[in-house]
Amino acid sequence: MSIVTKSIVNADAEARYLSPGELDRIKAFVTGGSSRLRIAETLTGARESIVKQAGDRLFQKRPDVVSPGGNAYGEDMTATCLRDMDYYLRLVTYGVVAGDVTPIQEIGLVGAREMYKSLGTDVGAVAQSVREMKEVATGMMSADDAAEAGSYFDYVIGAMS
Ligand SMILES: CCC1=C(C)/C(=C/C2=NC(=C\c3[nH]c(/C=C4\NC(=O)[C@H](C)[C@H]4CC)c(C)c3CCC(=O)O)/C(CCC(=O)O)=C2C)NC1=O
Repeated sequence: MSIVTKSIVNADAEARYLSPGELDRIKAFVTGGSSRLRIAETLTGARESIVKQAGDRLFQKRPDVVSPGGNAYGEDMTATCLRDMDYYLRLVTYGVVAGDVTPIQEIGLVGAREMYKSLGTDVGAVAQSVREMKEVATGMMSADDAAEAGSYFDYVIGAMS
């Protein structure tokens, strides 16, 4: 739920007007809107190159992952690994637009550790892939935008570490 919807639900539950504090938080959300949209556009437009470059960096640092016996060994498994990276990049864009990590949490992180464990995927290596995407993606942005975008990548990394 966005901060706007959440505030309205809370206020209406008590049949009251939005409080000054709620209006302040909504104001901050609205004021930050154009930068959040700019960040989401950058990430969306560069998604292929972000995933490709970050994947190359991951496999350089963790060659075991794509070597025989590795979880992402072979063309199909490597493609599935890159697909997961693209999933997390997409979820980061949702978080950025919403100004809220809840969509990232609900779509991509609930049960993720257990799922990767059952697949024999090293969740630490998945976290590393998100770290590489953060590096590549934030390198395309101004310092302010990079800080804002970075916090959503960090949220994913933190949930997997
Ligand atoms: C949008 C929410 C969402 C997520 C997050 C998601 C993840 C996800 N990744 C999977 C597999 C996988 N995920 C990976 C990923 C990797 N292996 C590694 O060693 C690397 C560290 C890493 C890439 C960075 C691999 C290789 C598989 C296939 C494993 C297998 O089939 O044995 C699977 C099992 C089913 C399938 O193959 O599609 C799921 C459900 N699915 C979703 O719907």
